[in-house]
Amino acid sequence: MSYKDLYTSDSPKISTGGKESNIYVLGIPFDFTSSYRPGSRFGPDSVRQAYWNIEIVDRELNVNAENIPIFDLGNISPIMSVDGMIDIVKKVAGEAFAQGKVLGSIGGEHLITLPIASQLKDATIVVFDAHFDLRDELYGLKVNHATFFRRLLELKQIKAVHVGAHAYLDEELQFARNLGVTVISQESLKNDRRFLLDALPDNPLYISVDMDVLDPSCAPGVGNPEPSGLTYNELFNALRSLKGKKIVGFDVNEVTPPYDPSGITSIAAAKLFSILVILSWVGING
Ligand SMILES: [Mn+2]
Repeated sequence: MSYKDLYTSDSPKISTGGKESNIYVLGIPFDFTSSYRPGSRFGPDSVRQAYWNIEIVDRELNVNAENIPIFDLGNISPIMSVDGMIDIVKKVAGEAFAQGKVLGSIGGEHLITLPIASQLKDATIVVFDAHFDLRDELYGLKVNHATFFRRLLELKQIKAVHVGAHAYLDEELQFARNLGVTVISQESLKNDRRFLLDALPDNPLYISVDMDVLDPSCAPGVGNPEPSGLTYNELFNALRSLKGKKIVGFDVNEVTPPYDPSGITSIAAAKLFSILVILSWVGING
């Protein structure tokens, strides 16, 4: 033990364990295809800073995330192209999954989910988002944060459940139905917190949360806010109902600090991240 070990830290990394931990954390500071309000590249470190400073014990699940070993890999290196980000994240996520790690990622825009989820086999992806992200293209770009879910489904290698969409085109809903996506409205969650659990198939879950699924009064700092979304407890309770399910990975995305002057969106994302860490831990350890 040296003074360096005693008095310096890796902050803002949020490791509570070493490389042997079952849960890895990855920051993906990427927002190149943002269509409205850019800045989610600042999300990973902002969410980490909040994670350090809020209480991450969940009284409903009765688990303290501080006691769960997680290993923070840091952020992917700055990259100046969509293809480059997709290539790098595929490799890092693929390696983590091959090692049997649960990978918890912090975006970045929602496009980060495409390279991660493309590395999954025999899993169901559960997406929380005010939007479907099922457009075929946006502003001439085929691969961007409004098309990521369509590009993922076109791979035809993963079952999908979508929760909370209320800002979408008719053709997006039709496309979701045609491809067999289970679509769960936010009204269903408001009325019954177990609705989601009952709708899920049996295989392991990958959970992706676009922070814009929350109402902008709860989460104003996102790239594409859509009024009339979920409250904190509607979202958190739906997730808490998944306690005991096996989770192979998760991500929290679209936190956009330049539009989040009070920091409340990063704080909500950190709380959400802690719930997902707890659920992953319970899924591994029972
Ligand atoms: Mn969205």
